[in-house]
Amino acid sequence: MDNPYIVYGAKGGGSVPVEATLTLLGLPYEVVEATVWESEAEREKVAPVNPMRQIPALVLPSGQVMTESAAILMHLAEQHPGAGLAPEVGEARRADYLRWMTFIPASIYSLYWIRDDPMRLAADAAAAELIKARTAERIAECWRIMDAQVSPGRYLLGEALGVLDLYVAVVSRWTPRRERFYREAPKLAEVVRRVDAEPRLQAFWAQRFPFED
Ligand SMILES: N[C@@H](CCC(=O)N[C@@H](CS)C(=O)NCC(=O)O)C(=O)O
Repeated sequence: MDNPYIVYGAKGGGSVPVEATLTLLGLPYEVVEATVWESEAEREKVAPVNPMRQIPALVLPSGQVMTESAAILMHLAEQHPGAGLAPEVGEARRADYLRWMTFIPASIYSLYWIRDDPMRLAADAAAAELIKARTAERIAECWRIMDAQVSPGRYLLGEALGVLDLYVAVVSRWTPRRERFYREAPKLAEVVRRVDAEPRLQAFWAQRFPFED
């Protein structure tokens, strides 16, 4: 039997769409829990596989390590084309898929490195507060721009739930959080609500990213 996938991740963190994808695909995986935003010690847990000390990191059954959430999601979708989690090369929606799978980490996710500890860049506490407020506004603006550019069906790229939907459903729960996201991005809002309600993921969401408010 193949080795299981090993996910370095945390409840509510960037590993959640990866874990959700593995769950939908029915692939065996284990999680090394590392709540990296909490402490140096938690970040050090990831260091053996990812010198960036960030989650998600994924050890493939071959032993090869992958980092970068979008790359991991695209890899898993590509390895299991029958599951329909991404448009294939040549399909009309492929360009949109590549565009938004890149937009999320480049324009939105990367801002959380700053937000999680603004003192990485700020000179003092007041500057840190300003950075927090302005990055939250920038994230809201990015969701607004994305919303204006997409034409979803039941899901973002048509009628089938895919890795892009899982990615947006998780990242949209981070600051400035869902209430703001729903206002900024009404089309995306409909999709993420559908993803939240996906029957195959109910137990998974409850365990790995429960709605607490
Ligand atoms: N570019 C990376 C970013 C990953 C990332 O920022 N992960 C956060 C947790 S959700 C993290 O590890 N933060 C700790 C840190 O950057 O020090 C990706 O897309 O996977």
